Amino acid sequence: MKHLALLLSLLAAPALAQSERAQMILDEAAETCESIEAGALEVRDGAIISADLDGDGMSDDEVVDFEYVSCEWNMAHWHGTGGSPIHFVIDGSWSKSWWGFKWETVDFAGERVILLARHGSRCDNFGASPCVQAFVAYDGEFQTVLDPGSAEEDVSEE
Ligand SMILES: [Ca+2]
Repeated sequence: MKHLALLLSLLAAPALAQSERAQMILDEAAETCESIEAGALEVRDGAIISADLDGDGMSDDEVVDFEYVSCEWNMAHWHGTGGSPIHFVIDGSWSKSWWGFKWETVDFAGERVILLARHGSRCDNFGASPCVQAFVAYDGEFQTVLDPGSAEEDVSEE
C-alpha cells in the first residue's frame, strides 16, 4: 500500500524539473493556480528545455517556458499578447524571467547570448512589430541594455 501511494504521488508530480530552481518555479506556479482557484498546474512537453545559456560548455542550464504551462481551468493565465513568462535558469541555481515568445542562443563576440522575441510595445512600437532583446548571463545577473542611448539621442540632448 505504501508503494502504491508513492507511485501515485510520483504520477501526480507536475513535472520533471531537473534542478531545484526549476522545480521551485513550477511549485510556485502550482501555488498560483491554487490561489486563483484555477485547478492543478499543467506542464506540457517543451516546458523545460536543457540548454547552455551561459556558455560554460555544459547544458546544465534550463529554460522554463510558460507557453507550455497553464492552470487547468484558466488557460489565459501566463498567456497573452506578450507571449508567456520565460524563465532562464542558470546552473540550476538562479533565474530571472521575462514575458516573450521565441528564444534562442547565439555566440557573439566571445559571449553566449540569449535572444528573446518580445512584445513590440517593449520597443515602443505596435505589438506585432519585431522586437528582440539580448541577454548575457554574467556574475549572477543578466546583462541587457536598459537604455538604448543611440548616438543621435545623445547629440540632441547636448
Ligand atoms: Ca551553465
